Parts: sequence; structure tokens; C-alpha cells
Amino acid sequence: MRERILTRLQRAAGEYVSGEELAAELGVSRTAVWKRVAELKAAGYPIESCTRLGYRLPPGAGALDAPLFAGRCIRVEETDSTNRLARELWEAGAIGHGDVVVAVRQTQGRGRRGRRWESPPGGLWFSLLLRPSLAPAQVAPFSLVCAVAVAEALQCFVPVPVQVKWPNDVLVGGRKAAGVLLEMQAEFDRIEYVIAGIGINVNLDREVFPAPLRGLVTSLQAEAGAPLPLETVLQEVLGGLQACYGEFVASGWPPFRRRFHRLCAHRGRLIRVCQGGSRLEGIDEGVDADGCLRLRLDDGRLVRVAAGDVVFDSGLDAGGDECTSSG
Ligand code: BT5
Repeated sequence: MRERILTRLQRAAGEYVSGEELAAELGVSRTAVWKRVAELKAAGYPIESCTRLGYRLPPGAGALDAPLFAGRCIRVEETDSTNRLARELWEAGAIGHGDVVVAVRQTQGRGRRGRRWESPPGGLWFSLLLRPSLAPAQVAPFSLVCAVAVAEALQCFVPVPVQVKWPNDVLVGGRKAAGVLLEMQAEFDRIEYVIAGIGINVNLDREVFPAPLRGLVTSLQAEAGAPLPLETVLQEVLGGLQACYGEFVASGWPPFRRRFHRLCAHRGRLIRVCQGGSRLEGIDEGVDADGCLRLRLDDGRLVRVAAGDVVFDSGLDAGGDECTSSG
């Protein structure tokens, strides 16, 4: 949708286009237009807004001038993991900031902590290489930011709620439909690169998953009731990631905290956080200014958790009670 808004504003050659007109042309609400324009502005597009007149892009401020990703897309039929391939291509000097590596299928898709990510054809499996000029410690919450970007983009395609589960899961209708794997190469005070690996179950039947996962996962197709064009989903998600990346580099995690809370599936609920062999149980009191989860334990203590997996009673058939079950 962002691409179409930009194209329309460019076509207007510096004239204002009303929010109403844009909404009608795109078949969405005026609020949806307003949100996308806000994202484009955050990503560096010099769009001007005027309450009575609408939006305009000053002449000469072409879409390609904006400080966004280079956005080359390297497509392969099959690889072990797009995160691994992106690293190899970077080391060979073949890709740079903003480039994306997409695979039709991955043979050894990776989750966090060495877990496996099922990646048959029909999903979107891609990795985005980024070179932010931030200190390594500042990047930690970016995985939560990616989850927010993916969740907000996916909401355009399904009628059921899209939520996030700390730190990096995207749930559609309560089941996991996407995940984020952030990997970083850094020297002590300088980031060489960050690879944001994103997996989205787009057009997948539940039957393609191993039996233990079937009750816990879903796909956009299953929730929308029809297959979706992979390319459209990819463009929408990349647009969201671009906008969020621009805002994150400029302003850090704070602007995303509220967005994360709004989307969070377990805020205020009794949850369990599993870290390796240990587990903590308590009430989720939200994410703090560093992206850590705050947990109020039974004895009243408030603890901050920097890493782990959240398990909560989602009311779904497969339960997800065990810390090892879904990640
Ligand atoms: C994640 O890990 O959720 C991160 C997934 C990132 C995948 C992308 S695909 C492109 C790029 N290249 C890669 O090699 N990886 C990235 P985690 O939170 O650890 O969740 C892993 C767990 O999710 C597994 O242990 C399963 O329980 C479950 N799972 C596996 N495949 C799934 C799928 N396709 N959909 C939903 N859940 C899945």
C-alpha cells in the first residue's frame, strides 16, 4: 500500500491529494492511509500533510531519493537458511545494506537457540541485511521492532487479530504464523551488520507441519480462507520493516514500546518464561525501556527478563504448556 500511496502522490506532481481520495482509490479506510503516510514519513519521505487538503510530495522528492534500503532482492529456489546465505553473500561482497535474500524453501531453516524452522514452499523465508550506525547494545530491541513491523503488515491480509508474543513471535488468530531471528556481527563498539531473518507462513496447510506443531501454528491462507500473492505480502512486510527501521535508527525503542504493548497477546496475564532449564512464573507487567519483559512473581518481586520463551494459556486446543513445545 505504501508503494501505491507514493506512486499516487508522485503522479499528482506536487499537488495535494485528499485522504478521502487516496482511501477510495486504495479501497481502505482514511485511518489506514494516515498510518501508512506516517510510516513513510518516519522512513524519510518528505510528505507534507494538511488537515483540509490532504497529502503532497514536493516536486523533486522522488520515491527513490528517500534514505531507504537499496532493496535488491536476491531470489533462490532452495538454500539451507537465508540467514546463512545472506552472511555468505555479505562476506563475498555480493550484498549490502538493505538487500534481501529470499528462498522458495529452506532445508535447514533456523529458529533461535538452534531450533528448527519449518520452511516448505508456500511461505516467505527471507533475510534482510542492515548496517545501522548504532552501538551493538542498542540493537537488542530491534527483534521486537521487527515483530511489530511484521504483525502490523500482516494485519492487512487477515480478518482475525494479529498479535506479538515476546520476544519475536507473530500470532495470527492466537497461533504462530511468523517468527524473527536476528543475528549480528559486531566488534566491541561497532556493528558490522545485522541480519533480520523473517519467516512467514503464507500459503501453507497445517498438514505440512510435523504433527506436534499442528495445533500451535497457522498460516495467512488458513486464516484468510484463500491463498495470498506472496509478492504482495513480501512488499507490504518490507515496506513496514523499512519504515520501522528508519524510526528505530532515529529514535530507538521508545516509540515502539506502546505499539508492542498494543499488539501483545499476553500483557497482564499469568505467563511462564522459560530460559534453558529454568522457568519463572508471574504476571506479565509489560516490556520495559530496554525491551526486557517485566514479570511480577508470586512473592511480589518484579524481575526483568532479557531472553527466553513465553508460554501462556492461549485457550487453544494444543495448549502449549511445555516450555519446550513451541519456542
Ligand atoms: C523463530 O524462532 O521464531 C525465528 C524463525 C525465523 C525463521 C526465518 S526464515 C528466514 C530466516 N532464515 C532462517 O534460517 N531463519 C529465518 P523460535 O522463536 O526459536 O521458534 C522456533 C520454534 O517455532 C520451533 O521450535 C517450532 O516449535 C516452531 N516452528 C517451527 N517452524 C515453524 C513455522 N514454520 N511456523 C510456526 N512455528 C514454527
